[in-house]
Amino acid sequence: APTRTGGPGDLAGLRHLAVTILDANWEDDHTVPSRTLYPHQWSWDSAFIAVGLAHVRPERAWQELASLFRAQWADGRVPHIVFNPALRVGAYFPGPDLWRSTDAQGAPAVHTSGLVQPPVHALAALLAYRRAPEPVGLAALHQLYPALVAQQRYLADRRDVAGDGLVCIVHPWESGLDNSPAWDDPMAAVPAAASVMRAYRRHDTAHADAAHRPTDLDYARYLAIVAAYRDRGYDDRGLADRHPFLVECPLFNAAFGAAEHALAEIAALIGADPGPHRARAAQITEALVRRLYDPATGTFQPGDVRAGRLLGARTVLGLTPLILPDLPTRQADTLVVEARSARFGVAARMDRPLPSHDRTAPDFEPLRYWRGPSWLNIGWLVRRGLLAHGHPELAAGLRRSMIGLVAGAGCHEYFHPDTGAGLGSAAFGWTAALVLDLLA
Ligand code: 9YW
Repeated sequence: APTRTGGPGDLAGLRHLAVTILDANWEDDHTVPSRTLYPHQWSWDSAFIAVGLAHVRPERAWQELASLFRAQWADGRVPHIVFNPALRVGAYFPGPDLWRSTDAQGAPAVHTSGLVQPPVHALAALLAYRRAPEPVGLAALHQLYPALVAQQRYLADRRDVAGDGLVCIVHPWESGLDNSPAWDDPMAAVPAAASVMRAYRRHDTAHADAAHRPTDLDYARYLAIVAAYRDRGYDDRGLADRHPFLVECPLFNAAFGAAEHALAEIAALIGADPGPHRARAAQITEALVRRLYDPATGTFQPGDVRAGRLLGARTVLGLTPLILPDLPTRQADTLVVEARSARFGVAARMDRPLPSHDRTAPDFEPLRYWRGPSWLNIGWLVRRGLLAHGHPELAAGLRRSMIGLVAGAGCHEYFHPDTGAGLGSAAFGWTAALVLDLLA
């Protein structure tokens, strides 16, 4: 697949490149994030990808979401990976043999993981509808609405482990930012040894530079947490007493709240009652501010439920509550200060891309995945937040920076936060999709 365009000014070339990648990654009824690294369907990838598809292949945008929700469990959870049964078991690690989802109660016939990812799907469905209402948009919203409501109900009823109105993630993979420094402290408390990984064959390091990826010790802990959850049939009852990783993530909860805002609009479009969604959205924003806002730093910090405290790393996760339109001005203002600081460098004219971690922190790693590199999905969310809170110049600066990254390096999975060099997969689904949205 082509990976470059004719340069920064070649917007038609950029669009063409993005569409080529989305077409190449299309597989029957969904888009793979990457043909090499991630050959199955991923939950939040599908949401971002649907936003981009709505611009160019609207019928596929709806197929993308519909295929994901066909794998929804009876309890409402939307699995973070839906495995393609046509691929051999070893095509991705950890594969179906490790998750054993079909042994669990209420799981679908198709193999999936038992975890979830940030619920950005209602927002994606709303944006896809706005972009492509005809000919099937309204019918698609009608169909998706009950599934989106069930997704939220699962999170509210089963994952509010602390009983404070926020959702707990039970694995770093659920955050979508797998090896973010945000999770270092709670991960250090998970018993595991790197040597465990000798019994497995990691697949990611065959396709990407090991120095960019999570370490073997990270993976040993990831597997230990999966085993703890899986061996209880992915049952959420009693998590507080026994589960080794329980964290309230600012991004996950911001997405949870944004989903209720989007559902209110979807409900109004299809003739359902938006009132309960608005009420829940307000409750989530209130809980997020009460529980995860740190007045000392002026940003949102993840909460470690097991340790009963806020976590200290200042990662880009802290900025994402900006996507909530009802975030109070006081918090929105301090988040903008944080975004503009030397940590993240958001500006009307950005000299470097938005990093995934505080660039002034000693553990900032420009090459290692979610510990420094720049990712388009996060920039896209933060840009939406800046627009929602009245900062069009900063939003425009961030947009230009993101388009510049892709124009310079292609639709990579992530980018070097200083040089903008492309890293990871060179033909990555959500990067292609979101750049189409940014260019529209
Ligand atoms: C992995 C597919 C997924 C994303 C996650 C990202 C990565 C899987 O890829 O996780 O094997 O590392 O962290 O956010 O959904 O693109």
